[in-house]
Amino acid sequence: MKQSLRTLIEAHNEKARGPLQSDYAHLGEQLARRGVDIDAVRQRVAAFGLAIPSWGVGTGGTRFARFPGAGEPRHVFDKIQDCAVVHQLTGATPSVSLHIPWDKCSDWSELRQTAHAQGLSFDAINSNTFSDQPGQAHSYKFGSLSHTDAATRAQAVEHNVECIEIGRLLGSKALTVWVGDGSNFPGQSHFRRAFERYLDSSRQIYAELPGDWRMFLEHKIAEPAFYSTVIQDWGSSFLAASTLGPKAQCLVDLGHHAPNVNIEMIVSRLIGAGKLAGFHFNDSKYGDDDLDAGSVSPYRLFLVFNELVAAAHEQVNGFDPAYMLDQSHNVTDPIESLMSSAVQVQRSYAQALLVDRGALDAAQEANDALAATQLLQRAFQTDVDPILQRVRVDAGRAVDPVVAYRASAYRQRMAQDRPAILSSGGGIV
Ligand code: LRH
Ligand code: MN
Repeated sequence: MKQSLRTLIEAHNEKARGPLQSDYAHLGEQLARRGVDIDAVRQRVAAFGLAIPSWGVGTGGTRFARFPGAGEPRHVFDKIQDCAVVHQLTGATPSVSLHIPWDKCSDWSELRQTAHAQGLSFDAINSNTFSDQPGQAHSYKFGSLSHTDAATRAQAVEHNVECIEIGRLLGSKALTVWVGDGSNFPGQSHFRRAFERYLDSSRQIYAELPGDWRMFLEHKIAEPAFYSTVIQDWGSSFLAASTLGPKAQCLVDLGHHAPNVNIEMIVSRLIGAGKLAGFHFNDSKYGDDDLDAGSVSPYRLFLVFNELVAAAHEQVNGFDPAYMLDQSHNVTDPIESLMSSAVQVQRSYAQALLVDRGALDAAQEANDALAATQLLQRAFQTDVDPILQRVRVDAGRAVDPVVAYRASAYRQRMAQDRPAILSSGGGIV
């Protein structure tokens, strides 16, 4: 960590040390009366980490427009530098998830060393067969892994195999495959044949996975296809992952479901089947809005973590989910949004750790619906900030990451170092 940021954090935390101590002690007493050991919760939260999406440190956009901010990252090394600031101030995001070819670079070992020097490792690597690259032989306009044309499918398979190779050089242990394949008109696509072609292509990718790797299949209800999507829901994803084999699992992006779908129940199904790959955390109100995690429906995020904590508590077999953010920051400083989102995810985890599992089991067995739901609400309504702040301070991170970040004037410095990027029309990145 740069000395300047370390000094700034120490001065920033010094002011808060006294109040934090009494807040922590007070919460500790309250939790002790509820049979909860606050230090045990703190240690679990301290061990919890998230991956940052490399595509999340640049300003995001929509199909209508993207309004780049000051000091935008120009390439993957700038992105790693920005990701490091998020981790240095929160301590909650020790890894980065790259997207190929958006993060292509000429020297992967240099990138690996640069990231490690900043305390960062690499989580799942994401392939991209949902957009065409300059000079690409076959277009993905009508799909990729499920395309009717064998040469286009082969090209998409080859790209995924290349992503595995890049991931191996960076120390990743998983490939995330999200395809936009689908149709816009009834009759345009033969659903069963498209799914079979997707499976056939995915088998070829699966065969190239190193022994200790996993393949994360990401389902999505719609966009860019607006009538049908080949991997449209958790059922299609589960079917595909079960067909492919034990290394294939289902990744849940919270924004990829129809409004009001009970995502926490989908999570429990995938946990029960040993097929939960992990998450792309974000929030949404309408579609795949990619808003900051917990910014619209924090109780929904809490209920997802309630299922995760219950699974860990019950030591469910094969339970080892990967935790990542996947957001588009269109109107905020991406670094501020990533920090506050990481803290919001930590918050949901900490609150879920406060649920009295024994009392909940008893209430469920007794069909005492009110007692059961009140046990969850009580945990959700507990202000766990003293625990989250204490975890950060103990790790030399900022008691209030956004306040410390603004005091660091990092964005202003990047605005000087990095030439401004003019608005280039629409698009998420
Ligand atoms: C698709 C998605 C997928 C990424 C992309 C950036 O909507 O969630 O995870 O590849 O966003
Ligand atoms: Mn996603």
